[in-house]
Amino acid sequence: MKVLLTGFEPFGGESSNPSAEAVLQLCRQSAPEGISWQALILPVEFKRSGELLREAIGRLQPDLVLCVGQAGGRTALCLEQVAINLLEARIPDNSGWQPSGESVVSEGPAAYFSNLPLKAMRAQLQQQGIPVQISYSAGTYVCNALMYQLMHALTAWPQCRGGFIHIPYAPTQVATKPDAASMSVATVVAGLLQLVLCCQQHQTDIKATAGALD
Ligand code: PCA
Repeated sequence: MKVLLTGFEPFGGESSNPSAEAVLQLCRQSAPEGISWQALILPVEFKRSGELLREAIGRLQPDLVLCVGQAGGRTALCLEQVAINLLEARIPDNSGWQPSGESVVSEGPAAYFSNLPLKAMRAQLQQQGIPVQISYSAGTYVCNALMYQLMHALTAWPQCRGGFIHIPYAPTQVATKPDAASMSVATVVAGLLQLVLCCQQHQTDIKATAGALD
């Protein structure tokens, strides 16, 4: 199983982005049996991130694409269920573009779902003692747009599965935000490894309850 893992460059005034550190650290490790993996670090730019991802998918022809990004304020690894066809940027991206009310893909569907086995992935991380939840909003910024573009691109690659994982701040980032949750990069790396293994084991999802009331 060929796996492409993507992380993002820093944004929003931060000097690091643990999503990039985590995917680079993971892919430096020797891959488990039956798996080969490759890391790709993407700019926090609505357009360019999607272009680079599409180019990498065409070049590498992966079986699995896990895109990872930071969502400061989240308290767990968040397995994103849905990406919406909306660009609504509270801050400009790293190219200076700040879209409002635009589509990610004009004429595209309102939303795409991840086609990863999210409930099995959640169970696997819970068994490992790693905080995890299924999330029903990836926001409206570059991460949501990347996930939308990923799932849109995968309509032409039906043998490939993909989705998006948001991660909390790293501990160093919350040194000056004492009320914010954080997760060590080592824990994120361990979690991503489990997610890859889970996708290798589960072609289809398990049955379990999920959902949110808020
Ligand atoms: N998080 C941002 C974009 C890059 C990243 O790591 C987001 O959640 O949209």
